[in-house]
Amino acid sequence: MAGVLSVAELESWKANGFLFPFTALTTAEAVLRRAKLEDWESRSKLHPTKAASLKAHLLFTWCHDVATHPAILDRVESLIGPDILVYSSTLWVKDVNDGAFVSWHQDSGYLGIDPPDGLQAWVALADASVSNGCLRVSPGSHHSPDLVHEETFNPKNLVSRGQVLHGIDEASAVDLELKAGQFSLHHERTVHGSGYNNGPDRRIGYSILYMPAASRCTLGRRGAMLARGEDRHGHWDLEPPPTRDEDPAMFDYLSRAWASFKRRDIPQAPVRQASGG
Ligand SMILES: O=C(O)CCC(=O)C(=O)O
Repeated sequence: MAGVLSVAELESWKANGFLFPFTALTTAEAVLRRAKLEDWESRSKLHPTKAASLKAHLLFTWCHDVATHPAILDRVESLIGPDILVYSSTLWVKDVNDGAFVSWHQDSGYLGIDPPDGLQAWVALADASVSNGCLRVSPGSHHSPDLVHEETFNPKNLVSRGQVLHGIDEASAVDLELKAGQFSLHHERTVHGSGYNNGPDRRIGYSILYMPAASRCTLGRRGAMLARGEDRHGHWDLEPPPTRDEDPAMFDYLSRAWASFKRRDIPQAPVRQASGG
């Protein structure tokens, strides 16, 4: 498929299921978004990953700008074609020594995108390094089918239901270290996670899940936002872009949507129940 990615990058994507680093924002643009996030955190006293999860691009215009940034969409288009939907987007925040982590998981295991051609962009809003718990990926793991997660609901695990994959080869994992404003891409089947933030700064990432407009959802009818091109399929309820920040109606909509991913009585993909913790 023609596009901005080189042949070498496309081959690397096919082989490994991830690409990095690319640049979307200047350092100043990343700093500005961090300031907006931290202003909202201090006013709301909420944890962004828990309270503004799932579709931050509908809540904050400064997230919507990132989710529709040409530098990201051009690369995404090279991988999944010109008609692009945003399924979800999440602000992943780990404070220094807060004990938070992201267990090894595969997004395809619980998003229900059919066929599984979705991918995530992960944009650093602060420098992300091994020491503060940058994203890690297991190369080539996107070639595996959907794997069965154990749901732990561990509150320190930032994944919605504490989903965990066991037996991942840590030794071959790749650390996606990024400077503020840079981004990585990973396939929805690429196994990924991240460790503790041992300092020196907060680790703040913004991930956006893109999929071709032709995708269906195996979990029932859900919403998505058109980011580029056209939706000629009508498989999703199209969500409007935000006209202002922190619209209370959008918080209501999102808390209902979020419940369908988090509530224990609404099953996702096949899972094993945790034996404890
Ligand atoms: O930010 C992290 O450490 C995890 C992000 C993640 O799971 C994702 O982007 O899908």
